[in-house]
Amino acid sequence: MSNEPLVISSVEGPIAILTLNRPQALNALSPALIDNLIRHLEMYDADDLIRAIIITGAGRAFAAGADIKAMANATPIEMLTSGMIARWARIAAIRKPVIAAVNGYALGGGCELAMMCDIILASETAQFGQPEINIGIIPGAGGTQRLTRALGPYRAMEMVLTGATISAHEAAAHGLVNRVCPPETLLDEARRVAQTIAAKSPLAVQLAKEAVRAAAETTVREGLAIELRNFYLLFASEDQKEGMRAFIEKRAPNFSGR
Ligand code: CO8
Repeated sequence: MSNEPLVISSVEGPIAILTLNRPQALNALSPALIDNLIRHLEMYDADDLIRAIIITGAGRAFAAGADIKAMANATPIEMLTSGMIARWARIAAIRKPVIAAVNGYALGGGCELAMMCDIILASETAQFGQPEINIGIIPGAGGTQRLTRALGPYRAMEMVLTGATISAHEAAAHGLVNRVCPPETLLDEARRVAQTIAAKSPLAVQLAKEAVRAAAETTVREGLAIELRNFYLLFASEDQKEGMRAFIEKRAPNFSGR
């Protein structure tokens, strides 16, 4: 086994960049890699200095799925008791904005990981798919639900039933991807978006993320209630006072995160 870290992390001012780093296995998401990723995500989520997180992959994949070799002989009870899939929920529970910079294959669990992020930027070389059907299973980390919400039932059904992949441009045309960049500018574009968000009030960002997420995870009625609660709540923040004062005084706001 190599001594290379499974996740390479770097901090650039208010941005943390996490690179999935098993390029020889196309960043297949082994339990150890997922644990490592979750540890980093939760650490940066709790760090007041970090305002946005980018996830990308080393080599020619974002992630080619859960590690098939690690699952091949598992029993249902082992899949359940290992918490292998259950712990993925902690990725979706990160409160700070997470940007996926998808540099290559995003298949199976890799596509599901990208869909747990808040913004998906893709390089021209990216490919998205849920090919689990080819190995006798179905998506297990949200693919049937999140892909269907992103692409609509017919496109999602075709992908899940045939295992066919789609290109970055197709994914962008159908709303799965925010935009497509040349491979050499993908990370810079992710940094640019992350910097833009990092300059906003972190409280407003967190509560906005929660409210937008609610649109996909609850009823409209519940989502509207969450939106309104968060809207009211922000009037208790110093950042709301500062933001509105700065607008009136025609200057840039200086958000403190309080
Ligand atoms: N798991 C383990 N190893 C992998 C995986 C994977 N998902 N994908 C690629 N690899 C390994 C290959 O075995 C190979 O290793 P080795 O050199 O030791 O033989 C190496 O990566 C390079 O791969 P290839 O030689 O296959 O590269 P190609 O360019 O020929 O093909 C593909 C690239 C098309 C991406 C091909 O590798 C492939 O089809 N990979 C599998 C894709 C797939 O089926 N993904 C879904 C996996 S199942 C899943 O994600 C379920 C998620 C459920 C929730 C999470 C539960 C924990």
